[in-house]
Amino acid sequence: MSNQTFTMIKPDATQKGYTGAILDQIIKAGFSIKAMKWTRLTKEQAGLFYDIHRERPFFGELVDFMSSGPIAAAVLEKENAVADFRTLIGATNPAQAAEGTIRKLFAASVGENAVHGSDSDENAAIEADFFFSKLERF
Ligand code: 3AN
Repeated sequence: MSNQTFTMIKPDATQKGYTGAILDQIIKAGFSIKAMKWTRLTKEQAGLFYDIHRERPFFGELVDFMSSGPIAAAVLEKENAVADFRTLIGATNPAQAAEGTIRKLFAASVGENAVHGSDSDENAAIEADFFFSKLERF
């Protein structure tokens, strides 16, 4: 069990002005921010980040969407971070997300689903390293 996970607030949510409200939910749920960055991915960078989905039918759509506007990337810390953060954000498809979850509150569709959360400790470490150097973590 690791105490860190990685998140992105995705372009749909940043462009609708939800960044502050989503960060508020994350902090109120007990996560602390170890690193944070406001940036915009190129298509190439979005493709590298989602490389495991390269063969999926929605890959092109995913890369176009993830490079369509700014994102907030962050490393979060809490006991049982990966599992607890997946619970906080809710199901991939917001229509199936539980009441009160971030995706239920802020996401529009399965493609444009407001936030990313790592699905394992191993991927949390890989994804955090994709965005942040050791000097950027506090
Ligand atoms: P999660 O983000 O809940 O871990 P994954 O890993 O299955 O979900 O999918 C990664 C991202 O790919 C999702 N966050 C979503 O943006 C996109 N995605 C997943 N399934 C679909 C789909 N059926 N159509 C369009 N985009 C999808």
